[in-house]
Amino acid sequence: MAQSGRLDYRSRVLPTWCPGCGYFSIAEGLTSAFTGLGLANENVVIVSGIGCASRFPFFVEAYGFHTLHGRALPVATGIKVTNEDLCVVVVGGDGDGFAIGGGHIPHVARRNVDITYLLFDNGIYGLTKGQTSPTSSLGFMTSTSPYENHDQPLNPLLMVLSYGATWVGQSYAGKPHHLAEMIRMAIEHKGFSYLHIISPCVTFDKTDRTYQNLDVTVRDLPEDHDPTDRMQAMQQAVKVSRPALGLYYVEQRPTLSNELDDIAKKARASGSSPRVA
Ligand SMILES: Cc1ncc(C[n+]2csc(CCOP(=O)(O)OP(=O)(O)O)c2C)c(N)n1
Ligand code: SF4
Repeated sequence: MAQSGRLDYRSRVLPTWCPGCGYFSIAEGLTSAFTGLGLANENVVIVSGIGCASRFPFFVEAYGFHTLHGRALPVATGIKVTNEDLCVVVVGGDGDGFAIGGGHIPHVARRNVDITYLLFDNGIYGLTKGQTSPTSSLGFMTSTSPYENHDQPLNPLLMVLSYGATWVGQSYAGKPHHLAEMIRMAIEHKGFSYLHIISPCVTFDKTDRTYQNLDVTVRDLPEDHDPTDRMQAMQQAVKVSRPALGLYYVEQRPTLSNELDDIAKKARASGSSPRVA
């Protein structure tokens, strides 16, 4: 297929999301990023779990793997270590990633698997019609919190920073140009890149994470923010009432595939014959 523009990455399947859902912006952002990077469709794999967010692979003209709820990251790890040449992008919601799938994130981060994880955070379970999620705000009312949410929300940025992710950023579906640029940067990073995308669920959240509220609460990271300083990044991540957009943290270190190559070399030198991907 000719690489003339972002439409080359849109599949013939039209998105089934509700009109106004923040996910449309993310689809635009990802296809713009692919165009900017000049990636061939056949070298891209989109991996997802289950949720509205996880419908994503159907709408992108590339390889796709719609896996099980919460299990996209281990599948993506297998794909990447088996074929290093592929650009592997994992997409999913806050429920998929930080509830049922929460046990996988620390391990892709600490092992620095060379994949990009786009986490669409709408603070709710959209697909199952609006239950609280691990990132729902305190006081948020849903079908599962009719007397307001009393559970302290997780702080995903702080978590991935402490897990050892080598690229951590945040963007917002209401800022499509910023989003496209951040996705491009995340994909370009060699190692595990985590992009937290704040995205309104316009159908089941009419009061909290709305475009109206977010437009006035999001801010840019301070100009003097040093993205090589993990502590500075954590200090920004705890300021949850004014979410900062931009590159929080970046570092370079060997990826899981580099480490596997090293293990294989050592094993060969020792005379044994390891079975590696
Ligand atoms: C094992 C299993 N448990 C529960 C479900 C039901 N379920 C489907 S999607 C989902 C959560 C979706 O929320 P999120 O990941 O935040 O994505 P969104 O729909 O908001 O994009 C749940 C609980 C399921 N499909 N499989
Ligand atoms: S239910 Fe919410 S998250 Fe799902 S498509 Fe509709 S607006 Fe988007």
